[in-house]
Amino acid sequence: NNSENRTCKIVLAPFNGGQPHGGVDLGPEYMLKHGLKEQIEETLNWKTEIIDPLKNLDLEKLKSEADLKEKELKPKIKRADLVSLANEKIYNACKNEIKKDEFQLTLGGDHSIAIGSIAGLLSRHPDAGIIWIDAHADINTVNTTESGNLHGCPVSFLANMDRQDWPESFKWIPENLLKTNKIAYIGLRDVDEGEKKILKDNNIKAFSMYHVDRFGINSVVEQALEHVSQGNKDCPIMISYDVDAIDPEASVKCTGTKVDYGLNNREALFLCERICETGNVVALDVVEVNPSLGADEHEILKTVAIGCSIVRCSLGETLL
Ligand code: 4U7
Ligand code: MN
Ligand code: MN
Ligand code: MN
Repeated sequence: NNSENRTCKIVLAPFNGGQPHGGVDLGPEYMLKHGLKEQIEETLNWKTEIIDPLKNLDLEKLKSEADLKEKELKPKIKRADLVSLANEKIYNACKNEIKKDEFQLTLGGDHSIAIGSIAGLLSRHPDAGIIWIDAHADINTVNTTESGNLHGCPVSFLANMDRQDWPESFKWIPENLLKTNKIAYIGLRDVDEGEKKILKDNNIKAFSMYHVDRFGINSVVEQALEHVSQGNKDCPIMISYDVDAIDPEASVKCTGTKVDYGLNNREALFLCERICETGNVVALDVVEVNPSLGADEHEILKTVAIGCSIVRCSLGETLL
């Protein structure tokens, strides 16, 4: 393949504080145990280096402290300071420890970690287009979120929405990061009313499962790429891949917010193959793999395996 022995920096983001379930922090460990690093090196011929920005944080202790405090205070958004702290670490690692020609692979963790990974990526590639693959739009603001779970809000922070109402701790996020015409969604099927209004008001490009059925996955990915690239054939592209985009019956049962009628396994991987084929992919998040939610070993293996396949296909693995 044509990676010419480039380096893939693997950023570990074993963070679960953006949502209620334990276990999503085990995502990176399980994907690495499945052989992900070796697959990238040996099958795909990349060099890899691991970055571990959260290693000095006692995340479980910080989480119990936050939860204890919030038991009385009942804030609208949950564990805001902790989510901010973890993301600031991820942001700084992505910003300072990854070079422009290196690939940024971030393994979550819940999807709140995309605040840090995408902010970091945009510090190197300010004009990058973001393809957000998910059953959900993750664009609730601090004002529209009903659950208070910050994994449902990362896009609003990146796009600077309702900044005046952010907790003080989030103010490290740069103001002019993500323009709403530089993101496109694929796979949506569980979008909150408040989010639908935000998508509409900001004219954000969003392909739901309806559009996948109507036009086919090939046309959808082409339209998404064209939209975020804005006519620049060399536009850097980042994929933020929430595995809950994929149908639970097809492969992804081990994830915190399962939604039926999602992408099939081939559609799920074709997206990565096609986006990689542009030669412009600079970064990928794989998030919301939660091995603790598996009923048995087989369910866990299927979810972890497709997580690893998403990575390989995005780095250039092809069928022939
Ligand atoms: B994920 C939700 F209300 N929209 O805000 C919310 F439906 O990263 C779900 O895509 C968010 O898994 C899901 O809590 C976040 C809910
Ligand atoms: Mn989701
Ligand atoms: Mn998500
Ligand atoms: Mn989810």
